[in-house]
Amino acid sequence: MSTPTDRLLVNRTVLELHQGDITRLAVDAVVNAANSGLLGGGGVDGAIHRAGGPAVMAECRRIGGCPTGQAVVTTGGNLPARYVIHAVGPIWRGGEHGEPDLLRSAYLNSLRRAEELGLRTVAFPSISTGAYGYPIRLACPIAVAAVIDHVRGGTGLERVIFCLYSAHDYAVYADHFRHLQATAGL
Ligand code: AR6
Repeated sequence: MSTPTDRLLVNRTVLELHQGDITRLAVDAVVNAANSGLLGGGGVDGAIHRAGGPAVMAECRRIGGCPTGQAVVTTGGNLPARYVIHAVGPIWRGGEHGEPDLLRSAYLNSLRRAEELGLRTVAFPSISTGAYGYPIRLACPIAVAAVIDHVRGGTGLERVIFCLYSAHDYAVYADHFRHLQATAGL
């Protein structure tokens, strides 16, 4: 039997790929690819606010903002998820302006927020790779490495989902999972 390419096991945590709309996932928290004003917008941010309803935006307004690379928590409102972790990824400006570190920070800080809340399941969209223009082939290994490094440091998380909206983005992640299975023994 071949190894499934949609999951990796790191210690006791499953890293899993999912294709579709993150607002449909019944997880403890979904991560939002927000902007630093927490003002809402298009893409996954728009979808999360539409599905979550006004309680999510009301908390975002109270919080007031979030620097790039950081993450803050609100209620999930009407979403199946209990919480939204709003992470702010970098805008791609060619890759020489600290984008990789800021992207990694956005993932790591989201995971820290999840641990502080004692969560078991969290789902990430592909932060920064839509309107913010970060090439998905460069962003994917950073996202996956951040999660693996975090989990290896000890975690209460049982399942971390990478939720990819398009078949193309899913294929990029599946390729990378295959690569890790072949080279890192995961
Ligand atoms: N579920 C999962 N993924 C989605 C969904 C969805 N419902 N909708 C889009 N995506 P983007 P960014 C994917 O642009 O690049 C916003 O206006 C999408 O295909 O949402 O971090 C914010 O307010 C892409 O792969 O986020 C900010 O101003 C990924 O989510 C800015 O865009 C991220 O694309 C943030 O830009």
